[in-house]
Amino acid sequence: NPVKAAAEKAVEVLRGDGGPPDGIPGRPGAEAPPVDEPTAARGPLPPKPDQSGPETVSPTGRPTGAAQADMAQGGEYLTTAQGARLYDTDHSLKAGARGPVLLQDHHLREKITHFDHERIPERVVHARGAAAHGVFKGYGTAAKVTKAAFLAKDVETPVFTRFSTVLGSRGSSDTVRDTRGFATKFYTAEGTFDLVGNNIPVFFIQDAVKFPDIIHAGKPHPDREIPQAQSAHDTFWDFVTLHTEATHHTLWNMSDRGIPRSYRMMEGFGVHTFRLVNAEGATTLVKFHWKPRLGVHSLVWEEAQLVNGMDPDFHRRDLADAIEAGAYPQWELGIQTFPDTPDQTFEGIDLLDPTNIVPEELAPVRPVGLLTLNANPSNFFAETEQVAFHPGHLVPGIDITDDPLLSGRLFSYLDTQISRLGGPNFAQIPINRTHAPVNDMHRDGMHQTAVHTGVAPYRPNSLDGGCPFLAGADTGAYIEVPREVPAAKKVREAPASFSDHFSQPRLFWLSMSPVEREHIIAAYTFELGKCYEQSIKERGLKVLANIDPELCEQVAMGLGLPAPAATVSLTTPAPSPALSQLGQTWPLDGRVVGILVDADGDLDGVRSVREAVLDAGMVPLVIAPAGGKLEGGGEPVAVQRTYVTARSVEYDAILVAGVPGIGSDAYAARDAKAAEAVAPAGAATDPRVQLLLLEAFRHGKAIGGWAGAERVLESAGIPVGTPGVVTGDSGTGTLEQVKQLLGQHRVWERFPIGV
Ligand code: HDD
Repeated sequence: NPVKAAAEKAVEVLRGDGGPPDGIPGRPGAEAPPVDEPTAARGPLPPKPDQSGPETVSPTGRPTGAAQADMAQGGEYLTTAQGARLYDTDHSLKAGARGPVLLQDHHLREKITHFDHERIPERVVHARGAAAHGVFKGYGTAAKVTKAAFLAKDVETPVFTRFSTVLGSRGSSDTVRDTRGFATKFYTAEGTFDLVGNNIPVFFIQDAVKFPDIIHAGKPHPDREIPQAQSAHDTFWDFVTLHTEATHHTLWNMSDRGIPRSYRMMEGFGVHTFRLVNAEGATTLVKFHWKPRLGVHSLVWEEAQLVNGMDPDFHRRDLADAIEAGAYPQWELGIQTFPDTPDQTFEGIDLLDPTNIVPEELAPVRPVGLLTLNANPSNFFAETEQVAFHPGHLVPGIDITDDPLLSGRLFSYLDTQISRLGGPNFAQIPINRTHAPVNDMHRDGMHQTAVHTGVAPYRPNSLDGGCPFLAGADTGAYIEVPREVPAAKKVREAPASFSDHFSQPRLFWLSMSPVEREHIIAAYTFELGKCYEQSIKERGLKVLANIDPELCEQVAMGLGLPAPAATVSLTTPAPSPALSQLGQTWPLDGRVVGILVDADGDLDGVRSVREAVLDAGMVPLVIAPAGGKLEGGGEPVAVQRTYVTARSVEYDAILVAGVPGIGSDAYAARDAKAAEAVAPAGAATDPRVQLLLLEAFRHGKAIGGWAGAERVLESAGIPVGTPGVVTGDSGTGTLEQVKQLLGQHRVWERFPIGV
């Protein structure tokens, strides 16, 4: 078999144990094109439990549904989409090796055509995201207020959660200043429930009709399509300063909440007030909260900007790495409940206004279940990209209110999937399939994958025996709460209670610690400072004056403009401590500790510290002048980062094990001049080590050292004794001190330092 022989020859050549090939395939003199050896088919990945939608069987008897993985890559041989085996996929069919490509090459046309259509429109907002599978376990504590079965005690429900930024395109950076989406699909036995929330509990607008306006203002300018994934530009600030109901959400964005440290360290909020219904039909108003087990933490702005360059996928990678390492992120779902009174207000707060929060001190958040994300998607496109959320995906026991923002969303999400996912059958895409039995009588349409049987997809019918049947309250039907709608005129108006745009932003500002206020001032100064239009900066200051005079004055000083006076009377509400991110001690899971060392450092100490870091559920990364392994004493120490690949922003804390050498040694042999440039002769410490330590210091990170590390710290200008810079007699002793510091997340005493 000449084809097989050529293939064997090619394999030999590749292995380097046969001479040169007889001829280059496709050129004159070549014997025959080499072909790939058929390899054993890799079995389909086991379906995840939460992907196991209803199994169906096609008319040929071939199972579909979860077994689709099998259809995707099951065969042993490379084939066309129609299953015909191929002998070559590297050369077009030509009239002679140097001749024109023939139109009749159906494999070429099929391969290129499919490729041409690989992309689908990105989401119009929340285009950039990352997701994970998991499980939700009900505590049963909500049983009195809702009959939702998935909240019952110990019921486990598969989930898929997608986190996102709002403004940026699919390829934009993760750590931009923006709101984060936090959308969870619960595949419950009673149908799918989607909680489509954000990491900020309020929204920019009170009525969905303005959604295109806020998004057009926030997206890049339509002429040059800049800036990408940023709010620091004229159109955004033009809109949010003219439209003062955006003040509260904008203030949260300018706070540390706008730059989370990790998706794993964000709160989530359902934002709107929903209505719960219990088994007796009694209703309760509710706000949903996600509380991260690791606490709520943020980057500092300078760090966020550096991360965008160093690792634009920082949040995406962090989530996937943590799950892969078994450090499964967890959140408790909590509810704030309010009596379902006719006016739908609580302590004077209008619950239908999505620019309002209800302080947790007034209505405590009560935990009702636990979310654990424990599996990464196996295919980004199939799962993270194609997942389709919708606030109207509700289950019995959870109903909506008349929040006008929510009403518009109930229309928008279904509509958007039709253009994004190419038609009305997106519910059949594996990640979107409900785990409850379906008989929706929907038929046909683009990308129909089901082969429906029967002749009567209508009701009532006699031809299909009257199937499917209607459910009642006792058989799990979703029945809307029969709420009375007061007699009213048809108007385009907002209620008077929606007109207070400043007292809740003021509450937020007054609840911040001094460091958090400093960060907010810096953020407004940065963002307004990036606007070109003087009038927009001035209007921005007028808005700030209505939140707080000090905030306004500080930002005005930074902009070099006079601070205007408030145009509303400022109240002084009691602060809500729950709004501040500071003041508690948090678990250390998944925090990253960089360990700086070279072959002359205390390698034994590094070995013990690595173990101790791992024991604490954290991630140790050894940083050395060059890659490979550090030899000396016991087991060689593997190096994960070098002076070239390390940047401070990757670490939550840095430990220095001795006096790490000048990294230029690695270059010296190759290029003495370059080595001199990196580390001038006589420099005590490699400048990249100094930068690493100095940046870590600026960003409030814990720094520790032993075995003579004081010298290195001093050379970086951060002597031992400055807050959060510690030394010890041993590696593990130093780590213990650093762990104490890490529990507070950052060394807050170092602020303000102008970042
Ligand atoms: Fe929205 C996506 C959250 C208001 C219209 N939204 C989207 C996603 C999240 C939110 C997390 C991403 C879902 C995913 O990962 O696929 N949106 C919110 C929150 C809002 C909000 C918390 C206010 C409380 N959204 C809102 C309004 C409208 C939309 C008022 C329109 C009237 N949102 C959409 C959308 C998106 C979307 C255009 C884009 C992609 C998608 O829906 O599936 O329909």
